Amino acid sequence: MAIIGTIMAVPAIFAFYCAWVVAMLLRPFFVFVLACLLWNAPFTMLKMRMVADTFLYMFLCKDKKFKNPSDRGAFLSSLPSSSKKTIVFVRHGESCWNDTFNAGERKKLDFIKGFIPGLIKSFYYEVYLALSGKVDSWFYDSPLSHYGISQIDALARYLSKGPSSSSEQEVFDLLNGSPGCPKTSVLCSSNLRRALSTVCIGFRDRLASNPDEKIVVHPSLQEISRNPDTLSITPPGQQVNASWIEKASLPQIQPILTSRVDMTHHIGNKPLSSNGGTRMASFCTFAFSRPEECVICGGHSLWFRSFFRAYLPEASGHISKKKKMVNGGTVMFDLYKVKNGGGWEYVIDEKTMKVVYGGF
Ligand SMILES: *[C@@H]1O[C@H](CO)[C@@H](O)[C@H](O)[C@H]1NC(C)=O
Ligand SMILES: CC(=O)N[C@H]1CO[C@H](CO)[C@@H](O)[C@@H]1O
Repeated sequence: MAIIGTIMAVPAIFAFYCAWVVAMLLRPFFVFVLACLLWNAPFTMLKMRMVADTFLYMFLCKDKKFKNPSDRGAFLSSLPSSSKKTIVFVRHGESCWNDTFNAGERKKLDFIKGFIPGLIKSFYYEVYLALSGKVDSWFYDSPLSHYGISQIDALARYLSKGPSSSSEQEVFDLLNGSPGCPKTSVLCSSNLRRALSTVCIGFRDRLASNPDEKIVVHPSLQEISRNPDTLSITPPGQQVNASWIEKASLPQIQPILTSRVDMTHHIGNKPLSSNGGTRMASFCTFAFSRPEECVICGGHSLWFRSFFRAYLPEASGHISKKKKMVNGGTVMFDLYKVKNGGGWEYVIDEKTMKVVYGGF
C-alpha cells in the first residue's frame, strides 16, 4: 500500500516542482514588464486611457446613427446661381489594422491561413510598443502599413509623371499646385495618421516645390466608425509623430509632419456626442470658409461613401454610393452651396464627378 501511495504522490510532487521552476523562470519576465511599465509611467497611463477609450467608443459611440439631409434633387435647378468649390477626395493607403483584419487584395484562402499569425504579429508589435514607451499603436489610429506606403508612392509617381493627354493638364496642374494653374487649392487631411501621411507622401513633389504651403488638418474628416483604428492618438494642437514603420522606412516624413502641417483646427479625438452627419456638415462649412477654389482632402472610405450618399441627389445611381474608393483612389467633383430660406444646403453635381486615379 505504501508503495502505491508513493507512486501516486510522484506526479503531484513533479507537477509542483515544474510549476515552481516555471514561476521562477517567469518572475524576471514579470518584473521586467512591470519595470518597463513603471519606467514609462506617463505613457502607460496614456495607453490605459486608449484601451478604455476603445471600449467606451465600441459600446457608446453613435457615429453611424444620423439621418441624411433631404433629397438633394430638389436643389438642382438652383445650381447655376450658386457658389461652388471643387473638392478632391484622396483615400489613404492600406493601414496596419486592415493588414490584420481585412482580406484586401489577398485571396480569401491566403487571408484565412495568415489570419492567426497576423493577429499574433500585431499583438507582438502592440506589446513591444507598449513596453518601449512609444506613443504609437498598431490598432489605435492605425498607421499606414508598408503596403499602404507603396500604394501612395504609386499615386505620387502618377501625379509627377503628368497627364497623358492635354485635356487632363488642368487637373494635374491643380493637384500639383503648378505655378500656372488658374485655380487655387489647399491640401487638407483628417486628423488620423494614415490620412495625413497619405497627403504628405502623395503630394510630396507639390510640397517640395511650394515650400510655404501647409497641410490643414480638419477633425470633421475623421472616419465614421466605432473601431479603435478610427480614434485619434494625437492630443489637441500637437504635431503628429511618424509611426514606427515610417520612422524606419520613411524618416523624411517627420520634418513634414512637424513643420508643414497646420494643427490649429485639431481639437482632439472626435467627441462621443459627435456623429458622421454632423462632421460631414461641418466639413461643408469648412470647405466654403476657405479662400481657395479647390479643397483637396486626405480621408477615409466610409466617410467618403457616406458623403456621396448624403450630398448626391437621391435619384443618382452613381457607383460612389455603393462602392468604397480604393486605397490611393482620387476623385474630384463640384460641391455647391445653395441658399434655402434662411439657411444653406450643400449639393454635389453628379455631372462633375471624375476619377483622377484608382477609383472605386
Ligand atoms: C512625439 O514625440 C515626442 C518625442 O518623443 C513626444 O514628446 C511627443 O509627446 C509626441 N507627440 C505625440 C503627439 O505623440
Ligand atoms: C483603417 C482602415 O483602413 N480601415 C478600413 C479597412 O477596410 C474596411 C473594409 O474595407 C474599411 O471599412 C475600413 O475603413
